[in-house]
Amino acid sequence: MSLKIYAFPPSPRSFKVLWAANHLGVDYEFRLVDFTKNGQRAPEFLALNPNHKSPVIDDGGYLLWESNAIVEYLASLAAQSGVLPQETRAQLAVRKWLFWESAHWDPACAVFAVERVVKPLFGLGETNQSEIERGTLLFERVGSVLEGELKKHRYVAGETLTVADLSIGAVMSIAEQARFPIENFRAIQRWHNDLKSLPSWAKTVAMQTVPKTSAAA
Ligand SMILES: N[C@@H](CCC(=O)N[C@@H](CS)C(=O)NCC(=O)O)C(=O)O
Repeated sequence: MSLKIYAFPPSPRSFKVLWAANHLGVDYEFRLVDFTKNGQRAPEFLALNPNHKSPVIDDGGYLLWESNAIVEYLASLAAQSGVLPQETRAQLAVRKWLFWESAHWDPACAVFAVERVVKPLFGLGETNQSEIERGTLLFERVGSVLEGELKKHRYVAGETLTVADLSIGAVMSIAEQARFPIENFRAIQRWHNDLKSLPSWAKTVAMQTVPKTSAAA
């Protein structure tokens, strides 16, 4: 039985997992969790993830949720890719960025995602400018950290692409729509362009379309 990825492709956390699988050449069956129909709250989906959140994978009955955990799992299926070093210290030098992504980067980006992508997509009202101001402060702080690293080397954790790039870079799939404040972050812009040039990026972007039946649930 092949690995199944349950995802809503327009969402950056789903993009992360689909992009990782596409990049690593892991075979999978894609299963749409249709947020436009509240698919994440359907009983069948809640049995996979009681948090009613995507993405989730099911690998022959082995269920896993939390996008960063899934990326690590996919990396373990493609150990030869080198995107996650095996030696403890080298591995933690990369894995720490997954914790950073969850704790700091994702919450900063999510403000712009909610205000400028989710609200228009689901008809949830006007952009809240005070939220954008709060997000801008958060983003400047975490963006400076990322910018500093990307000035030192091509990718987040060194000269080669790792799970840190797959994790942190995924949200850049909505960078134009969400208008992340990256005008002064030249190294982030350069890295974003590098990610966009990957065949796996283009393949995943092609999956990002919102389901046609989008009668808001
Ligand atoms: N920390 C989780 C976050 C997952 C998450 O928040 N997913 C959102 C879409 S980006 C979701 O499924 N929201 C639906 C809901 O909360 O009902 C991860 O990285 O997988």
